[in-house]
Amino acid sequence: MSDVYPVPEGFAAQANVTKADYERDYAESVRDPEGFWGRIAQRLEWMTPPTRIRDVSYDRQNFQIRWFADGELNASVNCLDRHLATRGDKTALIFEPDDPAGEVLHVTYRDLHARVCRLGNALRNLGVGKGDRVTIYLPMIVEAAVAMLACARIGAIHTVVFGGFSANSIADRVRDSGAKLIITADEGLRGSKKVPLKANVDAALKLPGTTTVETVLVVRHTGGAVDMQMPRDRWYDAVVDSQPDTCEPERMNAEDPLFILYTSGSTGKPKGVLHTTGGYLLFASYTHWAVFDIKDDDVYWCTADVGWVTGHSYIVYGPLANGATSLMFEGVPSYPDASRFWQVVDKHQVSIFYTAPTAIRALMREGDEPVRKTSRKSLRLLGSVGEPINPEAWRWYYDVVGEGRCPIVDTWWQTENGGILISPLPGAWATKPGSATKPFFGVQPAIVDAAGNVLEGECEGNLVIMDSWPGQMRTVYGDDQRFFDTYFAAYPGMYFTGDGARRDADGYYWITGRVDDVINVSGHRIGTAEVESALVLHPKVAEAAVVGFPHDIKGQGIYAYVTLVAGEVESDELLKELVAHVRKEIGPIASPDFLQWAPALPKTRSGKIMRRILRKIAENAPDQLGDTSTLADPSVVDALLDNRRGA
Ligand code: 6R9
Repeated sequence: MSDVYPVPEGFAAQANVTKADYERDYAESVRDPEGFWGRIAQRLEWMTPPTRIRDVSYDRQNFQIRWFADGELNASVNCLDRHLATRGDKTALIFEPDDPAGEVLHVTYRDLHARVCRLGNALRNLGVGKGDRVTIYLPMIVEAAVAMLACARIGAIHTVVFGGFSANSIADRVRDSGAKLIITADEGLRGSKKVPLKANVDAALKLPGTTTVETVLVVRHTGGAVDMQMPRDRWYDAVVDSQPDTCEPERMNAEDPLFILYTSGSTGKPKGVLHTTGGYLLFASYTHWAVFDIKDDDVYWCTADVGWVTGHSYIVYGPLANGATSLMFEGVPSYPDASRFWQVVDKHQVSIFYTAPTAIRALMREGDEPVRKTSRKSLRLLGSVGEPINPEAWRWYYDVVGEGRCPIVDTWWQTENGGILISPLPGAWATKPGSATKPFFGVQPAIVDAAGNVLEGECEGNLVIMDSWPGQMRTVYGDDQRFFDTYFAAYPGMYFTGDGARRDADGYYWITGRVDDVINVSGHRIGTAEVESALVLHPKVAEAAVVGFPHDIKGQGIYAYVTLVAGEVESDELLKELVAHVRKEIGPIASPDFLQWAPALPKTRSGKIMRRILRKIAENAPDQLGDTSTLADPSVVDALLDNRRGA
């Protein structure tokens, strides 16, 4: 079995970017970033074209990250108005509902423009204007994209909260962002199960610090019964449908905020990652064009949720800025059965398909038959994102799903990056299963050792990016200091990704996973500190330590060690209660997969929890505990080993 997969014949000939293009343009992009990005910026429609291209310094003293600083534009105009003359009747969004027999929607660019304008007008009438924050807590329905673009149209800053988050998590995000309005739906649907979205919002708004919210707009989706608290709560259709179909777009400076998206870090509460208008949109659209080789007749499907950055950049902003047809899927890969993805591919003749390794692994477990019974002839390109893809899953994706015909783009990037930083360009690079291959234009990755020395040639260490790129986040909302400290303090003059990586003899990058206290569960980032804080909020818990462990389907699972308050008794009921408690505090995605009682946690004499040891116990590798001589009480470890998972 070869571990290098050449660009399939025929693909290179029609590719948006060939190997020669890449080599020439990449060299230019790092030699003359101003010239390069000034030229690429012309792919957007500017109200005032930028003359300043790049104002960046990673130094603590004069720290700044600004791109196209004197340019003006509106993101919704770029995603909608710009296409009306040439593509008004082209389908912008295809909606595929949870229920395969449910109603499919084909929303044209003209129709999407009108929907966005109506909501934009409605928001303005409700007193929302430039710079105001709007929380979006919606299922994967057309209104989610409409809501994001309507905010962009009037200059409001959207903050999308994933539908799998609980009332507490909504409240945290509302409090941090000071949102004035929430757009939600009665209920969501996933694999025929109902998600009580409006009820979660109601519960969130009963929590302290959420009184900034004046209005809740409620989309009627399932028709399920909800409590409407007048005058705060308004039905979306009642407020929006009667509005005019046109709406004056706000003139936005390139550096005006477009959105805030919360993501987990290694410490404390989730951070509000702030992205601005010009650089973000340019980077989303350009990466989408180059990495996905998008053509006018493609049907493009990214299976992410708009609650994550992948949904922002590669369901909404990138594809729509490029005038593409983007499919939104409400459901899950396993409903009604393991064939669903491929049935949707056939039904809508999807040509480009982008999903996460966790989905591939889960489907691979169901065997080849659910795939083989579908045609998939329309597919020409496959993508992967969210976590490292193991070579076995990569090969199954390539051989069984793509029948050896479709290149795979394994795209590495982060919420903080706005768009793809390391990925094959499918017409340019031979791929290797498990490698994200080479940097995108203008991106200069490097690998450093713990002391910050830049390593050369074949090496392994921490992944940093040496220079800025337009889609880079600009700050942690409301906390510039935390932004600097998190990403620029560890290695002065470089952006630290939090990931480890290896570079091989061909210069290909292999991402090895997080090197900080973030775990990646089914492609979702969860901070161990967040789960720990949730656990210790429970009155019976004295202390908790959370680590990741290898999980066949999810990539990583959540392993929690819990020490109870003196006098409390360990029981299976309490264990269930604690898992339910975490679901309530954060959301189902943070449920511990395994919870172990810990009479005590392994600590150094200075009281630091030795996570390295907890990770090894969770990995079921008791022979690799390493040096335990600095432990205050080594007998603690023996007690944990006896009760570990798999012991
Ligand atoms: C886009 C997105 C970012 C973290 C990142 C890394 C992991 C993402 C990856 C990958 C290996 C890939 N990650 N893509 N690891 N190969 N192709 O997922 O953003 O949710 O912020 O997660 O995900 O560890 O640091 P986000």
